[in-house]
Amino acid sequence: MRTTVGIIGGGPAGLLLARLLHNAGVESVVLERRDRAYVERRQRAGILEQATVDALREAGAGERLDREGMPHDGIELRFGRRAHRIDFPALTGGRSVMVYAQTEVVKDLTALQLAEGGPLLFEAEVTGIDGADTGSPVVRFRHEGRERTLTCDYVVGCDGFHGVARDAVPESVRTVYERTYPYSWLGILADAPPVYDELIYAHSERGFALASMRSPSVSRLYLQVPNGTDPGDWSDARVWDELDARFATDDAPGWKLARGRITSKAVLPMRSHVTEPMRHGRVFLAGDAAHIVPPTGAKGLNLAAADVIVLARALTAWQETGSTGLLDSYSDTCLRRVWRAEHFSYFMTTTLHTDQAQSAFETRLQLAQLERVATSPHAAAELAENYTGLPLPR
Ligand code: FAS
Ligand code: PHB
Repeated sequence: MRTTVGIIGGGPAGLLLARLLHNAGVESVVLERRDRAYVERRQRAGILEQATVDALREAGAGERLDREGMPHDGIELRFGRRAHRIDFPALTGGRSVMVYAQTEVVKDLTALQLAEGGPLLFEAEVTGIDGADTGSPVVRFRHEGRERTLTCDYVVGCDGFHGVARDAVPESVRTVYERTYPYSWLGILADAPPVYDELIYAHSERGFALASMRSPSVSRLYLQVPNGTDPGDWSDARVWDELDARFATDDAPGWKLARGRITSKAVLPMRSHVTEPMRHGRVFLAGDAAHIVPPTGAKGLNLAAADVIVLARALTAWQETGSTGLLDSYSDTCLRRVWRAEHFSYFMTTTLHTDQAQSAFETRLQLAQLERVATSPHAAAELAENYTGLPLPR
């Protein structure tokens, strides 16, 4: 096979890139290791920044998003048994976020790609990339029991943290930055109506908890748990009781979550990771293939979208003018935004989670920081600006 842009991975980064390129008249082929049902049901992110929403609309994937997505103008912080709302539009000059699950984004982009895009091959596992620093890199993949190749002008690794594209950046030029956190999240999906209008992030001496949602009848909830936790150790009753305990405040005594059937329970490790540079020769990295953030700041999916928006512009400029200027600046352009999001995600994670090994002094520092956010419009604006998403690089 031969194409202009070979895209490894049919997650949100790969699919959005394929759509943006298609709309600009740039040919691509998407190779996805898993089958369609697996990719579409994989529970991941839930919050879209405005720039991500705009890109999905531009890609032609905004119709169901605009119908079923839930605009949110703020979040609630609970700490010291009190609640405090962060008002996004008031603090950011009008910005907000959209609650629309990554599973739905993937379904919308997959349907579009199959209906009117270039080839999207499922169960096509990429085994390696040859000639990254030549003019026609070759992607090797296995599909329908056959070893095949895809010759490209450019290759983009959108294959996530466990993909193969990162290996195209030789160790001699690659720098990896990473941090593993001393706790994980137990995430549940429940057929229970959210009894809250906006997301609740709770700091408590029992540990962090987050109340999110997928629809007016489906709750998405997370509990901080020790690394290595077995979800099987958490009965439904234990999950609900612990969530209620961590969200408890004196402002609303007796406040409780609505309970319902838990349909999914999984433990998610927390890590930060950045691979620099996000390019080698004619192979580019985008999304989780290049960077990982702990989900506390709701940045993962949005960073992936930002990468491919920048890269789609660069590849389009190259095809239209032959100029590689934007391609040459891609890595530096994206890494500035990546590191800002890495810091924000680190800030949200270390301020809201109580690590069993932390000292009483560190807990008081967390509470002092949260109190600062609750009482200073400047501190609150810093959180609101980062959460709703900083402007994309032009
Ligand atoms: P993805 O990992 O989504 O997609 C990569 C794709 O490449 C996958 O479909 C994979 O099958 C495919 N692939 C891998 N190797 C391949 C190969 N060799 N050949 C072909 N295809 C290959 N972010 C949040 O903001 N909030 C959250 O709550 C949140 N929860 C998360 C929970 C989990 C368990 C994980 C892992 C991540 C979570 N994230 C969350 C982050 C997540 O949303 C990512 O940021 C987002 O999926 C990034 O999208 P992609 O870069 O497309 O990578
Ligand atoms: C989610 O809805 O899955 C979600 C929302 C906000 C986060 C993390 C996850 O910070």
